[in-house]
Amino acid sequence: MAVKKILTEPNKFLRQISKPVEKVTKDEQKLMDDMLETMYAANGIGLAAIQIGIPKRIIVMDLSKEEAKKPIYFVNPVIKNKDPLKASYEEGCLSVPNQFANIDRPSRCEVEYLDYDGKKQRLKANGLLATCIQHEMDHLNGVLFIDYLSKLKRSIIIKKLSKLKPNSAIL
Ligand code: GNR
Ligand code: NI
Repeated sequence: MAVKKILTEPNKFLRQISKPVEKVTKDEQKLMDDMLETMYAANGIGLAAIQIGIPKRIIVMDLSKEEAKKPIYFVNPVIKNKDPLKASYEEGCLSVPNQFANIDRPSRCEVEYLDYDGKKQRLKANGLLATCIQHEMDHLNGVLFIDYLSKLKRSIIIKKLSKLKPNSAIL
């Protein structure tokens, strides 16, 4: 297992559409192990493969607050049902460091995916889990939470991040 570098906005890789995984092999499992270790090291609750530069439709998540870890692995996730009722959460993103905003999303959703062993699973989510799944699904489609903000708010955030990382704007 290894801790990888997390890409931060602005970076064109984060805007890429990730590709479906054909089969969950040792390579994908190794990637999921690295993603989980990277996520824990960064104190995140979710991570999409593209955040470490790999354009595969893979997400890892762990919302457990206790010492015992409870990782969930999603390969080729598809959202099946979205509740028309919206819920608002203050979101942050490891690829948009130190920036937070309240975002409205469907309060509940169902997701179909393959697990760590390539087995088909279906999960009903609400609360923070539902928000996090949708946030991570967005990463697979090249979307960041700041895309839901006004142009002005988004450009202020991107300007701040570009200052921290002067060369990134041309990547
Ligand atoms: O660690 C994270 N916390 C979080 C909080 C509210 C809504 C979404 C998230 S996901 C984020 C980690 C991350 O950037 N995943 O892509
Ligand atoms: Ni994120």
